[in-house]
Amino acid sequence: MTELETVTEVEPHDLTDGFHLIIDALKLNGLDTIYTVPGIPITDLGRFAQAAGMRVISFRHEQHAGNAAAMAGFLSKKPGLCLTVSAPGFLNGLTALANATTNCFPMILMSGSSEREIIDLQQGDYEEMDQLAIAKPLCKAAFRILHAEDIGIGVARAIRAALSGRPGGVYLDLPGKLLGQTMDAEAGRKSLVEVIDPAPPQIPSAGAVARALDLLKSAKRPLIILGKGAAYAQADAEIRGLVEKSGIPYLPMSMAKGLLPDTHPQSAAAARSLVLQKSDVVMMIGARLNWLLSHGKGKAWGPPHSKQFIQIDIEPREMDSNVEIAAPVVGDIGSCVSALLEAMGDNWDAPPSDWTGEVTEKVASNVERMAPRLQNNNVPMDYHGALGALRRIIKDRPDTVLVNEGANTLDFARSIIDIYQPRKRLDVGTWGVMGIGMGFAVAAAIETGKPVLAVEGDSAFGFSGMEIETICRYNLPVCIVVFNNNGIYRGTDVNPTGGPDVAPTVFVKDARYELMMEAFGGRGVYATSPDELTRAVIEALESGKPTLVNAIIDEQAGTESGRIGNLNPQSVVAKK
Ligand code: FYN
Ligand code: ADP
Ligand code: MG
Repeated sequence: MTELETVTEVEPHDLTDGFHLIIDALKLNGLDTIYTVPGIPITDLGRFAQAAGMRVISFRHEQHAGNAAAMAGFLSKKPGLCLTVSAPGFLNGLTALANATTNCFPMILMSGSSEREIIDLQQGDYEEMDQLAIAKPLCKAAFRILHAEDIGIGVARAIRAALSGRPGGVYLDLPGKLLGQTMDAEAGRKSLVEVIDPAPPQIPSAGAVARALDLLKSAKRPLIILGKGAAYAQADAEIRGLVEKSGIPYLPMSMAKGLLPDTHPQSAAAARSLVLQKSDVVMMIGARLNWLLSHGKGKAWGPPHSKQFIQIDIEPREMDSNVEIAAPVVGDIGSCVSALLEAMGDNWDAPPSDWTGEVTEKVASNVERMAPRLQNNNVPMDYHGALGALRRIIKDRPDTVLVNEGANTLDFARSIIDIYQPRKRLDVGTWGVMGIGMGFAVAAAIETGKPVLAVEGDSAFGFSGMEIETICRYNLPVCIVVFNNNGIYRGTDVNPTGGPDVAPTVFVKDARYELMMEAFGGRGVYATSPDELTRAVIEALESGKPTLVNAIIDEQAGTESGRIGNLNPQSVVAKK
C-alpha cells in the first residue's frame, strides 16, 4: 500500500482542514456568495466553496470583486464577501474595502497571505507583505487567523465587526499555511460559531425622541433629509410612514432616492437649493453632513445660525461632527423612526402651508422647466435627450436597478431619472469614486435577480470595463449604456502646445465600445438618437441578455467636473 492510499483510507472521515472550516463557518452564518479573483494561495478555497454549494463569482480584477461584495452588503444587510490573493491582489481589493467602510457598507475582504515568519523577517517571500498592518487604518477592523481551531471565532468576529453599529469593511487575513492545516473534524465542527443577533436593535432613549419631536414641532420650515443609511436600514414602511404623517418636505440623498417614489408630492428633490437655504429645522435620517451637504453650513444653507438639526444615526460620534446637533437621536433607523412615529401620536399638525406651498411651487416650476428638454430627439444626443429616454424606461420598469457613475452622466442622471423603489439607485457614494460600475452591476444582478441598467460616463466605464466579460460569462441581465462624449467632462479639449499628444481629458474619437461587448458574446448597439437608445435598452431589459449600448453624446455637451466644478483648485498664474 502506498503512503497516499493509507491517507485517503483512514483520514477523510476524521479530519477537516482550514479550507473547509472557512467555508463551513461562512455557510453556517448564511453567507453563500463569494466575489473573487482566483490565484495563489486561495484558488482551491474558491473551488471548494463552489463544490460546497456556495456561489463563487470570479472577476477579472479584485477591485471590482470588492465593489461587488460591498454592494452585496448594502443590498442584503449581510457582509459581502471578497476573496483575493496576497499582496497585489489584496491591495487591489483594499480600495473597495476602504470605499465600503467610508460608505458604511458591510463587507469582509479575505485575502490569502504568505509565510508569517518570512514576512516578519522581511526575507523576500512570494508576494511578501504585512497585509494586516496595511489594512488596519483603512477599514473598521482587521483580523488574522493563524490556527485552524480559531477559524470559527475569527469568522464570527469579522461578521460581527462588519454588521454591528455603523456597518463597514473588515479585513480577514488568511495565511496560506492556515488553509492546509488539519484538525479533528468533530472538534472543527464544534469550533464554529453561529453569530447570534449581529446587529441588534439599538433603541433610542425616550428623552432623545421627545427632544427631537419638540424641536420638529416648533419648526416653521421643517425639512427631512434621507441618506443611504436610511436605505440600508430596510425600514421602508416606517420611513415612508414618518414622512407622510409629518407632512414635511423631504430631500433624498442620491442613494436614498426611491425610498419614497421621486414623484411623491412631498419630495423636495427638485427644490434642493431652496429647501437647504430656507429650512429652519432639518431632520437627517441616515445621512451625514459631509461635503455632499456642504458640511451643514456656508452659503448653501442660508444665513449663519439659521438652522437647527435633528440627526438620527447609529453612530453616536457622528453627532456634532460638522455643526451642532440640537437633537441627536442615536439608535438604529428602524427603531428610531418607529419610536418617533409612536410618540407623534395621531394628531400631528402639518407644517405651515406657506412653507409646503412654497416648496411645492418651486418643485413644480423646476420640473416644468426641465420637461420639454427631456423630449428632444437631437442627434448627436445631449444629456437631456438621452436621459429623458432612460427616465421613461425606468418609469415603466420601476424594479430595474440603476447603477450610475461619471461626472456629467452622474449629475444629470441623478436629477433626471426618477426612482420609484428603495435601493434601486446605486452610485459613486460618499467618495464620488469612479470604477464602481461593473462591480455594482454584477452584485445588483446576483443579489436582487432584477434587471440592471448601468448608466456610465465613457471615462467611468473604462475603470471597470473589462468586467463585461464577467457579465457575459455569467449571462447576467445587465444593460450598460456608455455615454460616449469622447472624453472626460467633454471631448473638445486641445493640447495648447500643438504637440502630437492629445489633451489629457480626451479619448479616441468615436470609440466603438459596443464591439467590446460583442467580443464576449453579448449584444452591442451603436445608438445615435434617443429613439435608437430607447429601442436598444427596452430590448435588453426585456431579453435579459447582456448588452452594451454605445450612446453617442455631443462632445460639447458636458461641463468641467459636472456640478462639482467648484471643488477644482484654481491657478492664479495660468489660464486654461
Ligand atoms: C433635481 N432637480 C430637478 C429635479 N431633481 N429639477 C427638475 N426636475 C427634477 N426631477 C434640481 C435640483 O433642485 C437642483 O437645482 C439641481 O436639479 C441639481 O440637483 P441635485 O443633483 O440633487 O443637486 P446638486 O446641487 O448637484 O447636489 C449636490 C451634491 C451632488 C454634491 C449632493 O452634486 C452630488 O451628489 N454629487 C456627487 C458628485 C460626484 O460624486 N461626482 C463624481 C466625481 S466625478 P437647484 O435646486 O436649483 O440647485 C469627477 O469629476
Ligand atoms: P448619504 O451619503 O446618503 O448622505 P451617508 O452614507 O453619508 O449617507 O450616511 C449614512 C449614515 O447612516 C451614516 O452616518 C451611518 O452611520 C448611518 N447608518 C447606516 N446604517 C444605519 C442604521 N441601520 N441605523 C442608523 N443609522 C445607520
Ligand atoms: Mg465622457
